[in-house]
Amino acid sequence: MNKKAYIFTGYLGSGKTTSMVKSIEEFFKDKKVLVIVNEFGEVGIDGKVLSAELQGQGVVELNEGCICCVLYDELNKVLSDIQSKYDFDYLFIETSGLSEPFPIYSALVSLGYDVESVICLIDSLNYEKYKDDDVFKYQIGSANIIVLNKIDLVEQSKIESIKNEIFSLKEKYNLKNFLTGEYLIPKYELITTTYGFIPEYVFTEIDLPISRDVSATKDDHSHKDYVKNVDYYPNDALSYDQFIKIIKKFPKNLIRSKGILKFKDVDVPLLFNYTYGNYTFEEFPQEVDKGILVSIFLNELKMVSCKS
Ligand SMILES: Nc1nc2c(ncn2[C@@H]2O[C@H](COP(=O)(O)OP(=O)(O)OP(=O)(O)O)[C@@H](O)[C@H]2O)c(=O)[nH]1
Ligand SMILES: [Mg+2]
Repeated sequence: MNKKAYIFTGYLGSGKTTSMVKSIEEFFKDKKVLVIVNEFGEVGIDGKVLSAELQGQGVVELNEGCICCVLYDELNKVLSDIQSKYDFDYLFIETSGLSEPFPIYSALVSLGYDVESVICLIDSLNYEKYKDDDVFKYQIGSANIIVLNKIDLVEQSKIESIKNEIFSLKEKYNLKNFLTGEYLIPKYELITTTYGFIPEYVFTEIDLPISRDVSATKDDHSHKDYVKNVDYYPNDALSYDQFIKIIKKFPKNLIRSKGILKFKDVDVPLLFNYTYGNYTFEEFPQEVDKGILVSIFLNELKMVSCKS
């Protein structure tokens, strides 16, 4: 039997990690799962979150670039290596928020995986801010499961208008056979949800209808529109209030930041998540040697052309 794979795609901070953890915990608890997580920044936070949340399952990290382009060769190597190194039946891949999923799909197919679904998460609250980004359009175009996430943060009328926009984006950007013009993904589902919850039928009844006759191709898009940065904070160097002051001074072009930090006045390490100005802290269940904060900025030039 071929190994089955799921690809989780979606723009920065849309809820990929949350959704993948929830799906694995809910529906794959007794199955042998391996997770590959890819991050744009040079240090991975998601790998640490996934390892802490999914104890007993393998987690492989690929950081410092996107697996659709810069790390494409590395992805192919890892996909071959894991076959002998890990015992698994299901492979879950979280792409970086700036990756296009189709090259990853084609690499998996050419290595004999059955890709069951390409799942694209969308952040309903911040959708307007990135809907014009080409990467986002291709993420929608390559997915057979589109998950409109974070609907708790927007009005019902907004959800309906985003849905309508997604239907037209999907029609426009749906992958096509260059020769025949036929859609490669003729059927797709649009799910509205919170915290990335995906209903069980997606994993039990849906099989990606896309053609298997694809050749593996690397994407050559550039990431000149984004700048990444890593900050380290010695444990106990900062108090919680001092860090809040730092957040208040984050520049406007900082679109995504996340980290695991240990404050001098808080007993446990905290996982920090910041997306377009909104932020949360959660308890992180493992000790850390030092605090790490990974941030992604929109290039100033891109800001000028950005409508929001
Ligand atoms: N309010 C709300 N917050 C959510 C929801 N889904 C996810 N989040 C929060 O959004 C933040 C980002 O979620 P992640 O799962 O890390 O997003 P991601 O797509 O993996 O982010 P990157 O890997 O950095 O691109 C976290 O703080 C989540 O708890 C939701 O439905 N509602
Ligand atoms: Mg993530």
